[in-house]
Amino acid sequence: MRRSIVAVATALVAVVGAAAPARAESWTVRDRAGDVPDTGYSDIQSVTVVHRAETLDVSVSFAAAGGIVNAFVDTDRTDRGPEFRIRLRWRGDDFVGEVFAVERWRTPIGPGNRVACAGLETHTGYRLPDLAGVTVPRACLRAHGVVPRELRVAVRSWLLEADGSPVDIDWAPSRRSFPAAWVASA
Ligand SMILES: [Ca+2]
Ligand SMILES: [Ca+2]
Repeated sequence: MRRSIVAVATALVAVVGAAAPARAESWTVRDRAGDVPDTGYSDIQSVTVVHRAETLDVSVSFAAAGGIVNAFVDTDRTDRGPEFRIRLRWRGDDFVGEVFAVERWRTPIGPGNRVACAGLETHTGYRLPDLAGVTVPRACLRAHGVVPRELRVAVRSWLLEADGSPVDIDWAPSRRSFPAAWVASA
């Protein structure tokens, strides 16, 4: 119970309404620093989601950029859990981004689950805090031919042990949970 109280107290959620079409709607959650051990490479400090007219922008700040970041995207209220997973993997000095279709937080085994996403761009900020950012065209998040008008995002970050097992796992806002608020496109 104490842990959950701390989690609520440190979560700062702000949803900005978009009255004018030119304004994107956004959502930011702050996550406690130091809640995973060691290097800080997977220690999420904040997540900002901006749902623009043409793109979804997700920015995750860390003490230091690295590791693997999954941004789970919930686009369908009638289907429990996320529909997409945007994976960012640290390669050299930048992140490589890919999009996958998911079911109940997992990517089903098979060749057809990677979503072709022309125009996906990653961003890295070399400053404190470091940034793992991705811009995804909204068309990549289309299901049954429909681009979602609103969505919400949960982020998981971790590092890999030499044997491939995950360590130092951090979530925002919390494990396999989405924020209550949906973020509409401009
Ligand atoms: Ca954290
Ligand atoms: Ca869903």
